[in-house]
Amino acid sequence: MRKRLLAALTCSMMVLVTGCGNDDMTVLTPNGPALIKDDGSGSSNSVSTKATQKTTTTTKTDTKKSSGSSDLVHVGFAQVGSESDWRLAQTDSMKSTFTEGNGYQFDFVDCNNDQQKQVETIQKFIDDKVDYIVLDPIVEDGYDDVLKKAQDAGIPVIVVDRNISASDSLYTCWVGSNFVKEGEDAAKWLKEYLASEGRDSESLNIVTISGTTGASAQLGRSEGFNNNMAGNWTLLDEQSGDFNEDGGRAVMTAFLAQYDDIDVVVCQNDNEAYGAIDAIQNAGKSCGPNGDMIMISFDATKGGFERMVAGEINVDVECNPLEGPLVSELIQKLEKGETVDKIQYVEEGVYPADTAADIIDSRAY
Ligand code: GYE
Repeated sequence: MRKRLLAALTCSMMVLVTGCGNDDMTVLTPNGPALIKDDGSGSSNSVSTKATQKTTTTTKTDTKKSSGSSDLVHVGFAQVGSESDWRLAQTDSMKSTFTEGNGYQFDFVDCNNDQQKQVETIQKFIDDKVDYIVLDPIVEDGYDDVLKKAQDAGIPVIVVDRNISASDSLYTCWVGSNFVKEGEDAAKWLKEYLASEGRDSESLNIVTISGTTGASAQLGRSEGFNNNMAGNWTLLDEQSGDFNEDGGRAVMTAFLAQYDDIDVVVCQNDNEAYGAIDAIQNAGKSCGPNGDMIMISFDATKGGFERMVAGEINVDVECNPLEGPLVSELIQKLEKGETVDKIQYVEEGVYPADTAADIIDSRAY
């Protein structure tokens, strides 16, 4: 019964996402399906789910629940929290995918940005004998022990969005964004923008409001941007706004009190940018294409686009939260014993403010 449901679901979702018979992995993007790429390092990153399937099959037998829900695939999702618009869009994508109608029993836990709670949540999923654990790790480190326990219990773990430092032998696969590339893209855009404005020889002072410290989204965006700064740029300061609006406001207020010569503000997500814009305006200053400061943001949510149309953000580097259908597709492949790529990146773009008005209505999140 469970197998039949999944077979039907697999085909209908493949049609929705890629069309049946297409071997490329795709995901819904804000503007339609786009190719998912692996990390390019070849087949060593593919996991033969023959082995995984062996484990999964054992797990299914072992974990059959007496509650009568055994027809459904039981998925536990340990979500980071609800700190941003991006996060809410990702939660919506997961919740609207992992429905009973689609053949799932879905346990969703908001871990409130508390890693201890997230580790306990994974342990609870193991105790509950779920079929799959989906983990969006708050920070990179500290999951090794609990992932080993999941492995010992024969429960496949799919890591989404942010990365972890644990050995990749401890999880089945990872799907998410290339955060280093996002940071590089921001630096590249700034260089090109300055050149187009005839400002490329100007000395620039930059402040960065970073995301949650130790989260791969923070580490990657900082690395990608900081390693690609031009010789005449100075990073005055970098402080965490914890990926939320209040954090962005507080950090920007402190920066404005400390530095009177800021040229560029890099906010590592849109919600931090909203808070930072508030702080800048409250200080009687402005940001955006015609403002006193250049404002760079990440995520490219609808709210970010609105701020670009309003002239407050210069560029928004996209990060795609619509991961539910892809994670479901992976689970269905694993259920059927098919091979999934170990590492997959979702495709993302860069949106300068002058493109925002034309694109905003097509944004899905
Ligand atoms: O950029 C931010 C969220 O992990 C990519 O987390 C995600 C980041 C996203 O809070 O808005």
